[in-house]
Amino acid sequence: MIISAEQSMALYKQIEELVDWLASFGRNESNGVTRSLYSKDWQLAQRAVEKRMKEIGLHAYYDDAGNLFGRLPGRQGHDSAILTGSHIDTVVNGGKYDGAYGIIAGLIAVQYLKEHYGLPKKNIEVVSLCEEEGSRFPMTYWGSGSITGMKSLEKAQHLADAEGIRFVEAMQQAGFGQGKYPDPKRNDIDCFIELHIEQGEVLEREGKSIGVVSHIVGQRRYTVTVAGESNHAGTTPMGWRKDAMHAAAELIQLLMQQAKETAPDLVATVGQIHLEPNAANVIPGKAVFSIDIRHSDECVLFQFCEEIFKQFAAVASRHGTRLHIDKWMDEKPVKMCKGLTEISESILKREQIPFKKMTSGAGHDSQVFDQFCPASLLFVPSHKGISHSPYEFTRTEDLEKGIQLLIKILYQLAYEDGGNEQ
Ligand code: HGY
Ligand code: MN
Ligand code: MN
Repeated sequence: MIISAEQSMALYKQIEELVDWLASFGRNESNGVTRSLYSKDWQLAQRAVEKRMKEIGLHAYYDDAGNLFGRLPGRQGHDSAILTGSHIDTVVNGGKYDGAYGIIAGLIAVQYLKEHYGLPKKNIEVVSLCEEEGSRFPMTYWGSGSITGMKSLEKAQHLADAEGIRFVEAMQQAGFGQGKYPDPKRNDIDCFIELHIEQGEVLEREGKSIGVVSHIVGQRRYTVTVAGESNHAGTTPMGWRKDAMHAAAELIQLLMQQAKETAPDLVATVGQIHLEPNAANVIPGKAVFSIDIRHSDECVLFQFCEEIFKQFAAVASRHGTRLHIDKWMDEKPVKMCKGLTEISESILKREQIPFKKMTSGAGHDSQVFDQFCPASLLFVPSHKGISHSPYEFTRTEDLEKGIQLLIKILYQLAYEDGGNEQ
């Protein structure tokens, strides 16, 4: 399959148009994008993607979690489908490409194939997954997890966002979770292919256009609550305090130091913290902070967490404070499907496109699908490795190379006599 220079120009223009179009949903004045699950901007974005799917001639439909699918039916009447796409939600004040690029790539690739090659032999579906980031509710991968059965509404019943809005309430206000749409659990997916920005700097530094992901790191997230005693900042001698903030500061310092010293490539992040009563002249009685810990080896991750939380207990009691640690995410490291990875590599070698096989330090929906069906994750470079920020940027020519690769993979899997993904 050859894509001419003229067709490449057309793809280039389409990409520029769609990236700005999708980023307009939830864009703020500093050009950051916030589309949290079931919010108004999230709903407008899903509706816009649905409209786009219909304009391309796909059969657009939702499931009851709010995942949106656009189906290009195959000629051979298979029941199963090849799925490509990514997540529509973003972090707070995120960028234009994280998640969005995978959806845009799927839309453009399927439109190109339909216009140039007609209907495929096998069904192809583009999916706009409802949620991946865990940025509104303390739960990640709600979209892919609902499809694979890894997540269920029962497990989400107790969740609420920072404003106290309950998960089920937000879901129903957006029109989902009431049986109006098909149950999200599926067992008819041949494979899942996700295009995503690297969110790191390796590809750009090494001058590679594509990252073929062989492994995705394991990831755990916790909420740590330190309970002390709030008291007067002026009349409470230092030795008499049960200062939750002081204890939290020591815990965070210990975490960072141990993360640096324990294992290369282990990363630990405290991204959120809040104090109560959060007043300048009151000793904090309560400190609540998040922890995100990642490593490519499940044993290293397990041992580090066992050890650090033992040390946490000793520090907390020295401050006369009580500790509660809530683990709300635990994703194992995964190895991506070899068959699919080899299809990408052979196309890239044939087209002489510089690529790198690599591990992903970011979590992705492919990590969830990979435990359920053959899955493949492909990266395009992130400028300076910046992501989860309004300064996220990827050159359109790089976005286009990724989409040309997706077109060729889907063509091989769905139009020729299928790929032999294991
Ligand atoms: O946090 C992550 O790894 C991804 O961006 N959700
Ligand atoms: Mn992200
Ligand atoms: Mn993402």
